[in-house]
Amino acid sequence: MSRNELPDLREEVDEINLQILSLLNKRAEIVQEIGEQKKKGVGVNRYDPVRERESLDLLMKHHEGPFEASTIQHIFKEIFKASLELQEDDNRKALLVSRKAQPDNTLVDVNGVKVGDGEQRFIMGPCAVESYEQVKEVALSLKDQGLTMLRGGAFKPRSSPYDFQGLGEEGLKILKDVADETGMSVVSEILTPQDVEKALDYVDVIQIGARNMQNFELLKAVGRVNKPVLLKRGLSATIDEFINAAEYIMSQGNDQIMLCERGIRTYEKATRNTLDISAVPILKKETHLPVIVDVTHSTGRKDLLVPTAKAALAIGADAIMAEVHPDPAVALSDSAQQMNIPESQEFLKELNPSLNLNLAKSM
Ligand code: PRE
Repeated sequence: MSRNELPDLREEVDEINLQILSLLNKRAEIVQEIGEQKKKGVGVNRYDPVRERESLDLLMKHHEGPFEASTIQHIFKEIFKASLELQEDDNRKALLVSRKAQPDNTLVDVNGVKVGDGEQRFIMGPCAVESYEQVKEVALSLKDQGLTMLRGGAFKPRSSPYDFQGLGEEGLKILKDVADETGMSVVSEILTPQDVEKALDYVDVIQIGARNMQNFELLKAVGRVNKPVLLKRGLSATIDEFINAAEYIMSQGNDQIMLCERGIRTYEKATRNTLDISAVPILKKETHLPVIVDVTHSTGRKDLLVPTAKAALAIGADAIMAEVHPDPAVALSDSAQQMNIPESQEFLKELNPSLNLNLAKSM
């Protein structure tokens, strides 16, 4: 049989393929070890272009063809890229929040309501706490609709220092009083590590706002307390940065974390932010934490609240967050995007027919 016969040549290629495969995997194992070493070194970057350049130079010194030099460089660049991804994957596997570390969903217990158990829920209330009467009116209506989680901002981080900054502790007291009277749970934002202890007396869920997603001292402080945390994605945060922010909290011992996609900043101006809807299944796949979508802040448009909430629930969100105000026109913040009470009732009816069915049954 001549060496040039096709089956023989293919057999030889198969043989070489197996050798390449074995060498690639051997290389990958060494790269994983390098990744482990790098993890131990403070300030050592996984990506090392200088090292990659040295490797390419060495290869080019020995390269004789028939492949073009650029082709070889391209192939090896792909190998470096895959190696980096392998090191990153190993790093992600080690995260406490990762699905690899814990395959089962974490259920976040908000006074007996288990967010993440597969039931779809709603967290609603005014953007900012303005008065007892305002919060009470909204809470009563939401309670009537079967909701148990009331949101409201007492500390308001605003773009302008001259805008209403919230009622502070007085606002937390109002939320607590209304929650006690209506049997609801309070979700409210805390801005500084010093306020975390104080907040424990008033809130059932500590919210970390988008602007504080990488306030690492605040993340560590809420990680040390025994209270559920609702962590919002930063304005320009990648999913990876968002997951690492949650890791900061969990690394301190608190595993009761809900992740909230609230839109990211892009060049698009039709909505206030761009709702990254694909973040929902990605976060659910990568982590074991419940995922919430804030339709008010992501869209900034009342006409988009129902469709985006439907999309969020369809794609796997555990809960929807939205804002309601008795008289949005006079609201001290976000007046254009908050629903009034009849609108919020319509919103819930559209999204949650089973809720209405249950209410009808119980009447
Ligand atoms: C490796 C991978 C990524 C780096 O950018 C540089 C090189 C490689 O695959 O050769 C390995 C590695 O992490 C390293 O040598 O530092």
